[in-house]
Amino acid sequence: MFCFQCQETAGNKGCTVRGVCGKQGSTADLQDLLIYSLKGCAWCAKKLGHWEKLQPDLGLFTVRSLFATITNANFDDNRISVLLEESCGRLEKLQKGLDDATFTKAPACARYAADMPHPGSGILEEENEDVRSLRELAIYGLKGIAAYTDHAAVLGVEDTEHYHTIISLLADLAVERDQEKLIDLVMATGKAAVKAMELLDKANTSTYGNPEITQVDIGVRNNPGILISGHDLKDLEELLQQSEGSGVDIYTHSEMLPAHYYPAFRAYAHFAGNYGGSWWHQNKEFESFNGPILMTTNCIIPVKESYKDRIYTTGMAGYPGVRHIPDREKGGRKDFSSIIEQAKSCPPPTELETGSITGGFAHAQTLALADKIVDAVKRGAIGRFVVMAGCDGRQKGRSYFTELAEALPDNAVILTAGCAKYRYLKLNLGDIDGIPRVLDAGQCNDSYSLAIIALKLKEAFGLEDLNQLPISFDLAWYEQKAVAVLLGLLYLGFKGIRLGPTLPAFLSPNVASILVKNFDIKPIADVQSDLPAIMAGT
Ligand code: SF4
Ligand code: SF3
Repeated sequence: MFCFQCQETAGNKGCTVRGVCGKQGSTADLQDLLIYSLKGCAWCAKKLGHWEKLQPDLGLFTVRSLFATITNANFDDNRISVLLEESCGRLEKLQKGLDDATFTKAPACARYAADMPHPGSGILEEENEDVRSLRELAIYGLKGIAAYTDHAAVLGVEDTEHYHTIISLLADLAVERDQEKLIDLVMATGKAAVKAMELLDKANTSTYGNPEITQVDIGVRNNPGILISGHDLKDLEELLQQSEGSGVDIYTHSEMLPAHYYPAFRAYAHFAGNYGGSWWHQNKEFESFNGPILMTTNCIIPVKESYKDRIYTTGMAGYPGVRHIPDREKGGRKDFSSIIEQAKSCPPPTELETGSITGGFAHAQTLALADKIVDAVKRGAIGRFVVMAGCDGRQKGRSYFTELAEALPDNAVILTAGCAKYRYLKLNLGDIDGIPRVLDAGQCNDSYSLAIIALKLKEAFGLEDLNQLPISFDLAWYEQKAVAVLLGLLYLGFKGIRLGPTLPAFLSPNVASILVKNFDIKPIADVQSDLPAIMAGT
């Protein structure tokens, strides 16, 4: 196997024996083949033109398959094999639409039939490390885009043009080797990332209302509970509906925390609060939760025996030996009754902490405070906004983000989204004239809100360039959704972003220097040297 798609890759080079995340070689190989096969489908589809006439759901199938290959989403070889088989079937049908001359010129990924090619279908097939680096940068961005696109589709928001963009990018990435053109494809991926986040924002807010300032309880109640993790709000909605009146409380974990900010979910009296921290604490926290756990997307990590009989996956998440709640039929809903029944016989969660955290500062809520914020900036009460969004992870060096948050002067406001927030959300950093010093917009896709807020502030201050705003970026990345968010921010024109705890292993030295030269991307250093630079906007 070879995989270097996430921040925790072995030695910051690549996982070659077994993933640091727990991914087996067999799963990595199957995922490589799936990507290879999706590229083949995309290439044929692009050549055909209006592929949706032939396969109306190819766009959705492609994004769901890409989603299944994200870090910590699906460890189940059987589930990946099913997707691979479907992909091969789709390829065969698409090939039939091509004329002989086109088919002869098709790249290998678009030419194979039922037999899967192997080896040589993996990442290292490309020998030029810069070509490989640019390709994988775009592919990982596409994986993140795929996750957001699927979440939006679950809520009924789909966009044909967006699917065409994804298919077209995949098709081009299958064959393109020219570095200038690959850079253009990377930028086009950033544009598609903004579109995916916009679609998901529309899906979430039109279905569940605009997030509002909310205090979320982090203690526990006396009833048995179900813990729901991941990013899928539709799953949460159906779980809340089906468990109402059952005597079972619903708690969020990790990236599901921001669900509390939506008015539609707050209306449920048994929506109890948030339990624990970010994804990588799950082994301990799932044990002490005592009740069933529902993983709706990434991030699931290797499951311990102590809670294996009470953890479930659904959607594109999967883990061998773990019960999977099937997809909803068209117009129907998922059946969570087995989880609710199991919860009734479980003890209530063991208390980890007490108190509350505050969040809900997505674009509508924050822009409602715009006058107050602009005034605070003009008076100097707010000296700088520091965007500290992204992912959390196990690496020790990530304590940097907590230390930096603590060290920021009192006139700095942290804008956050994604599970990176757990590094400072509970620090009680106080407020500035009633505006909390940590403004949590929501899940990682709600980084879109942070971009909207920045664009509106630019207008309010009458600035020509976004980069004249008193905003610095200090992002934490872990998996591929963070890559999508980063490419989205670059596409929107933000420069000088700090990124850590390490730069991606998939950036070759040359590609890293292109990013430095064109976008002034910087690796994080240490708090002492970064703090003054961040406050000075350099
Ligand atoms: Fe390694 Fe990350 Fe790939 Fe897992 S997802 S195999 S940890 S690079
Ligand atoms: Fe977190 Fe996985 Fe990335 Fe959605 S839950 S931000 S790591």
